[in-house]
Amino acid sequence: MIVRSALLNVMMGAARKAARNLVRDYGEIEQLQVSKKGPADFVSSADTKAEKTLRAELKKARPGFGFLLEEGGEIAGDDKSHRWIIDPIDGTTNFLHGIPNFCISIALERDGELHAGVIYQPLGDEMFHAEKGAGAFLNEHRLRVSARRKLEDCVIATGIPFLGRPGHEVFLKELGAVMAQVAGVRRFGSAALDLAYVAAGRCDAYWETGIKPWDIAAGIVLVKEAGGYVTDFKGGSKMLDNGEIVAANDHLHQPMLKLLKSARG
Ligand code: 2AM
Ligand code: CA
Repeated sequence: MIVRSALLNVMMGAARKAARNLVRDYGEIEQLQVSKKGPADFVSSADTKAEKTLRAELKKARPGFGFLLEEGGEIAGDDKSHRWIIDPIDGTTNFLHGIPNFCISIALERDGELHAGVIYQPLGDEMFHAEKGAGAFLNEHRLRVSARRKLEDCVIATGIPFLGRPGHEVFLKELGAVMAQVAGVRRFGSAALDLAYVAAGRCDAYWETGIKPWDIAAGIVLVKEAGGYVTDFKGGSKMLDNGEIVAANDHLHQPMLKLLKSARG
């Protein structure tokens, strides 16, 4: 049996509690698909509700910590060295369409460094968790990134810039370069779960641009603790600032960076 820190127990407890309502709300979505108004408003209220639960649970357990919330923005705490970075539903478009690939993502930043991450996919009851120096886990099982070395054997996850976002043409260049060399490319629609999948060795690499801190903060801890590499497109560590991310196993990280760089020109 693994012994988890009190901190991870707090994070997982908050995620499970918020997930109970999310699952109930998700069950209602199917009926709302056919209504004239559509489920969009309903989803945004599910989002807000989940965020409120997460905030309340985490505040109860660690009263001084600050927050960076997808919906609520930045909320300063008395304890300036700790900040929660939270996405109440990552994969909102999936949730809205009744596609079960969505999750809750909670990261803890300590003194400006990502320290712990929890990503919970409630419909599959998959609890991904990691703390700096203590390894990455899926439920009770230790995670390790894949060992694949040849791009031709690899499945690579990515995110497509959505409507209204710049970068569609550049993305098509990246996709063209990657798809020509790998076994398959996947677009699952939740950046947090894409990173969890790299940590679990299900996907060999993942890249995306235009991504927000709450989409990736917890997943970065998971991939690193599972023995993988995570950088921005230049190979630096400014992912939360510039919204660029390339995560991969130790063999593929440099080849992926090179491939994306040459594709972008
Ligand atoms: P979200 O579900 O929290 O919005 C997938 O490429 C990533 O982009 C997801 O993690 C998703 O996070 C984010 N994203 C933000 N806005 C989006 C949109 N309108 N359509 C699709 N993905 C979006
Ligand atoms: Ca998100």
